[in-house]
Amino acid sequence: MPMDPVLKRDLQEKAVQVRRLILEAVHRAGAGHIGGPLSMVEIGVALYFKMLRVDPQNPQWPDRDRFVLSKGHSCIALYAILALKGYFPVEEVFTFDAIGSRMQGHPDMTKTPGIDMASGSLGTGASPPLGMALGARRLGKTFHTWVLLGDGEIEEGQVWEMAWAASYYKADNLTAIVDWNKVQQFGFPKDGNLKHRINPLPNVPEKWRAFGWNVLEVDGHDFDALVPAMERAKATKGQPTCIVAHTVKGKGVSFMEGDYNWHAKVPNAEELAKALAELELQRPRA
Ligand SMILES: Cc1ncc(C[n+]2csc(CCOP(=O)(O)OP(=O)(O)O)c2C)c(N)n1
Repeated sequence: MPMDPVLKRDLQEKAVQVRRLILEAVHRAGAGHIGGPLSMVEIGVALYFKMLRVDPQNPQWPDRDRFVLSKGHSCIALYAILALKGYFPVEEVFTFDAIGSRMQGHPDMTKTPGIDMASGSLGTGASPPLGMALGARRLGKTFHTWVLLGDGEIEEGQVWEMAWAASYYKADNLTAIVDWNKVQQFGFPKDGNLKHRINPLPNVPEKWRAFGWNVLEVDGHDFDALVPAMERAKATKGQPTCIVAHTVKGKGVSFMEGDYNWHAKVPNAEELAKALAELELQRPRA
């Protein structure tokens, strides 16, 4: 069934707002990641504005759905989403990375309302959500746990220890999402003989399938594909689901898309203005 057009328009509008906040916050901070946050926007917006059962007025509600941003370096996207959801004032997003701010460069569950797990050392954010899911089962709770991983991140071995354990325990109340933008921190070996070169990780869906997961492959920027996949993931019984989301690093800003140089580069005033002008054109029409 096609998605309610009002909801879809709202999600698309939220995606533009989140991208604006990411760009402005990183510009003002003079630091931060940008390509990875921009690539996860639709995934995060679909989760927080359609899927998750959460209460911004009561961030510690024991029965809330859990979300772990394992690719913690992308947290400026999550802060923007949490602010728009009402966890804290939108203005606070602009304190990103400042000393004493609740908006630290990597998520801190002891500081920021709405953060369920501290993360940022890539790979280590994969196992705690499995613990949350198994804990829910043991306590008889019905909440669902989601974890978002980067494609570079899943080269870390701990991710696959979690993947195997989750399918062994048939953790169907856990969904992993891979933000498969196919770009990590640096360029590729084919680009030349420079110091840092990384081969993109191949066969991502096949890997999760081999570890016993139900796998759904979608366009990670298309709400019409993402939301039904998330609903199917929640409804799948007897095994955990991995949504492999094809995404574009730097999505939404033409001169950032697919360019590893924008992994963690700060836009100057001119670049910011150009990027914001591009985003204006992406607002959904009434
Ligand atoms: C254990 C660990 N090693 C290295 C880093 C530094 N680092 C931060 S982001 C990144 C690249 C991540 O690439 P990917 O997972 O594909 O994320 P995305 O493209 O979504 O930014 C690296 C190497 C880290 N945070 N943790």
